[in-house]
Amino acid sequence: MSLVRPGFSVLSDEFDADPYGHFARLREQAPVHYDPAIGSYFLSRHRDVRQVLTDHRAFTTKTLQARAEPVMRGPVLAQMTGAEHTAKRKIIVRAMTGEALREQVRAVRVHAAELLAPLLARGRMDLVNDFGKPFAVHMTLNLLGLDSKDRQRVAAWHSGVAEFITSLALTPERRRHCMDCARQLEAYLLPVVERRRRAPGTDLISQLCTAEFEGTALSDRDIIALIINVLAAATEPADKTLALLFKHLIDHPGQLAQVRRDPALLPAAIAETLRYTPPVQLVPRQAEKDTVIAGTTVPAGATVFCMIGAANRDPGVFADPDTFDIHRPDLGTARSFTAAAQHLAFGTGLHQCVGAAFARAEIETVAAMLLPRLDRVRHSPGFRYRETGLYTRGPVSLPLDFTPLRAGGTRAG
Ligand code: 2IO
Repeated sequence: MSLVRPGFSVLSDEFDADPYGHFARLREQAPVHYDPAIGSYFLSRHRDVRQVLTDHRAFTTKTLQARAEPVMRGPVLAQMTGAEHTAKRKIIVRAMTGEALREQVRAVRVHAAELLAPLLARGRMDLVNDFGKPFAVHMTLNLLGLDSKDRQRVAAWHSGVAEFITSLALTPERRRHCMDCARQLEAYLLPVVERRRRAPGTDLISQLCTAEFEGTALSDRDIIALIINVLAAATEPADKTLALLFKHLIDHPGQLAQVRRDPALLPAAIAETLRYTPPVQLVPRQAEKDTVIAGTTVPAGATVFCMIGAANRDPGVFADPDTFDIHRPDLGTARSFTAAAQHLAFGTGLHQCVGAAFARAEIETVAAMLLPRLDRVRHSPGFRYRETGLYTRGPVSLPLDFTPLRAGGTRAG
């Protein structure tokens, strides 16, 4: 195996083009890689990532003050600790599980069918841009209880917010653009919150507006930050996960045929997609004291990025880690969307993804609809696959050809 080149940076074009091609070398030769271009440490071994994400005393989420708070317009859930974190997490969990989740699943079916109808008739679609992105925004609006007629504006503001939290280096111009988006989103949300305080419904914004913490209602600022938090966290990884799932299945026709024959295999296919190509590649933490990790001292105050894609391909945890295999025994599908997950796509520890059950239900429902409708699905001719993003990562586009479906569901000739 060749060496991690001196001067190697995660900001290089070669890393951006194929991070997976660098992970084995990083794990073996530079498991705690200091990147001077960013002034931060990058961890690539599964056990080190797990250690950082579960040692809440030594590694905190204070990085989010600079990385998220400016565009979130206040503190996000992951920044909170103690009783406040427990109480506010519970409010969000309640809006994304149980009967609330069953309502979301019904909404997924209705909306996916609407969006798909014209695309299915054409016999080709870009799964990312024609379907995944508008679908993800719509389902997040439905979860929050925002009006779907505002989807284009909200989607544009969301892009700016997402760009801010997922950029490792922002130019002053881009930063200004992102901040503009965040302020406009905040101005749009403020009257919504006022209305929902007066006339609450059953949506997540209403839950936040009527909730109390230590006998006091949440402030507008706190509510808006949690809304933008959920908006970004539910939208940004969703289209990526769906597109990556179909990419891997199309590239592994045997496994695609098995999932078609037995849709009960879908959770395993989604879990393996999340392990193999996690849509959220980096999770930042701040070291609170000098800590030795894999023989390297990470100094107090340093920012540490957990490389989820690298940890998920650690051969010490997953056999033959660079192979996509929905049957792998070391995945533990049943646990894959819970706190006991072996892959780290949802993080781990106290701040593990609060939306994991929602994510699973959303992707599983829509994938189960797509599979029987995308007969003979394949990459469109001449398509060259490209992924982008160091923080959140997914296909730029995924043009697919399939047998066109007529209205009413019969296959065209
Ligand atoms: C939104 C990266 C999309 C979260 C973030 C500022 C906080 C937190 C995450 C995920 C996914 C986003 N971090 N969700 O990594 O809420």
